[in-house]
Amino acid sequence: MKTALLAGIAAVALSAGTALASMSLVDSSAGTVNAGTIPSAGVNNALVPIFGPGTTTGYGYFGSSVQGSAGSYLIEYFGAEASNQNQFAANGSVLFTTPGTAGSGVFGNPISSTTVDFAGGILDFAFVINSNAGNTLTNAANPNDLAPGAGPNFLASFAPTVDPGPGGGPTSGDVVWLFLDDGNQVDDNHDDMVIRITYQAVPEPATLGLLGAGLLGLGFAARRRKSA
Ligand SMILES: [Ca+2]
Ligand SMILES: [Ca+2]
Ligand SMILES: [Ca+2]
Repeated sequence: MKTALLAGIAAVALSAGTALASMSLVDSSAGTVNAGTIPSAGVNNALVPIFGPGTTTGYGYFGSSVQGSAGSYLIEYFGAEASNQNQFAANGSVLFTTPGTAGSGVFGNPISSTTVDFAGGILDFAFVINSNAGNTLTNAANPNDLAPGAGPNFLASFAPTVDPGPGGGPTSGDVVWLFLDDGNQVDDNHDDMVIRITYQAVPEPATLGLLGAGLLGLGFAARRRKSA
């Protein structure tokens, strides 16, 4: 009886996971979502500290915005190599600020993290370049790095270390990486702040009710055994 109940609860809990990808990339510059790469050697100081030795290339998309389902998201800050003190903000509030360290930068797995609720659609996040609110790169208006004079922009990727060959790699998923280029080329490209965003599936209210009923049933069963 107890085993059956537990199995039932496990099945309900599993079915609460999202079947469809929670996030996807949409074009935010003229043209289409643009497949692109970032080189490790001599340019990007983030790939090896985060993904391990031998990581020579990061794969993803330029000129795209991240759209997602309404819900709770885990936001993790993995570090930066930038002489600017860049910031990451969500829903208008600054969550993380880089130390302003060029050279090899400062990285962790992650350094810090927090959870936010996003409304559905284009996710409300932004990079504030060198803590200057007048120089804010929003998710909604992310220039294509491949365009001349693009300025601050980020590469977005659902599979940063997987060589997709021709065609570009996944444009949707539940975990997206953001690699900021703050436009200051003295400290190289796309490691000026690294952020990972993970959608956290929220159980439907109906499912929560079922879970509650199952737990209640367990409680009754335990009580009945005790009194017997
Ligand atoms: Ca830079
Ligand atoms: Ca840099
Ligand atoms: Ca660099």
